[in-house]
Amino acid sequence: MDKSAKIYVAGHRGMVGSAIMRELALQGYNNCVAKTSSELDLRNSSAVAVFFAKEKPEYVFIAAAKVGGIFANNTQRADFIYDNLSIQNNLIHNAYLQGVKKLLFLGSSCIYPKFAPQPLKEEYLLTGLLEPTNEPYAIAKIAGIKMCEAYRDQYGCNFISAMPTNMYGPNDNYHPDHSHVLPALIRKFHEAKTSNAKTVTVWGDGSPMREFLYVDDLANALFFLMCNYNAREFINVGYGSDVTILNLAQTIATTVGFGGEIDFDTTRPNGTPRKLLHSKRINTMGWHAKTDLKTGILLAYQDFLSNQGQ
Ligand code: GFB
Repeated sequence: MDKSAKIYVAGHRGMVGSAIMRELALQGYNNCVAKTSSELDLRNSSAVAVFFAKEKPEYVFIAAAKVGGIFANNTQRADFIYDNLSIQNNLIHNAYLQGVKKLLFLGSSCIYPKFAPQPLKEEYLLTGLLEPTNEPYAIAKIAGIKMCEAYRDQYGCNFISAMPTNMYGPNDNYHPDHSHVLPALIRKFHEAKTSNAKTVTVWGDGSPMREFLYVDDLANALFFLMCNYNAREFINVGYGSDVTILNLAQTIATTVGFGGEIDFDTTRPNGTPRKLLHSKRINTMGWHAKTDLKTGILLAYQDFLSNQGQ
């Protein structure tokens, strides 16, 4: 990617998008175009067409999406499928119309079948039923993968797709109900500590396992793929190991300094029992995650305190 290339990061203010902007600046790429969602509603196809015709970006990172944890996915099912299909359809189609050199689409590990063998290999896609709580979101993301493949097949577009595992880090969403588990527990343990609460309630039974990748590591992987990966198949981007939700809660409690009890609300869904990615393909290309979970949780907590926790 030429240092003077014009790069569009869709969703540049979100956790992943802002990490991509930091990575591009670190790598010496400063010719970036970005629009907030109030400046450009990516669900509005004519507005997106006008934007692409005017800006003519050469490279596009699609980090814009409607995202959320298990509760948000399960209670806003129509919004998750409508918003994500609209956003990605408009970005992918206009990238084709304007002759974008390369586009990177971001999916999620929830695209894999609920009970697929672990670790999850890319070829397991569409080999079984999805996890019901996030099926609308997963179907939208699978459609995005297939759309990038189809535009490559029919129009020769160099559109690639990356499948990250569960992400966390600076600029995360710490909403008590709509966030993912890691930021939600940072907030819960912090609020319990500062209010001297005796217990913190964790959803589910603590048995599910999750893999967590620090968002700056993901951004480095996406830059690496934009520079080095040009294949039709989508590619997993994981950390390489996972923990139980119980382990995660105990680690966050220690980091935050909460000494009380942890209890479990089993009326809340566990969701997928496990979704550890098989990341051998990107590892073989020479990319590996750097930030271990304990270090990452401390950095995320510091971000929470400087941005939201006070
Ligand atoms: O992170 P999370 O909401 O989403 O939940 P998924 C992971 C696990 O943590 C589930 C448990 O078993 C939750 O029940 N959990 C425990 C909690 N306490 C909490 C809490 O306070 N908040 C939350 N949110 N969870 C998402 C998909 O699945 O993974 C998205 O819904 C996306 O679409 C994302 O794919 C990467 O990991 O289960």
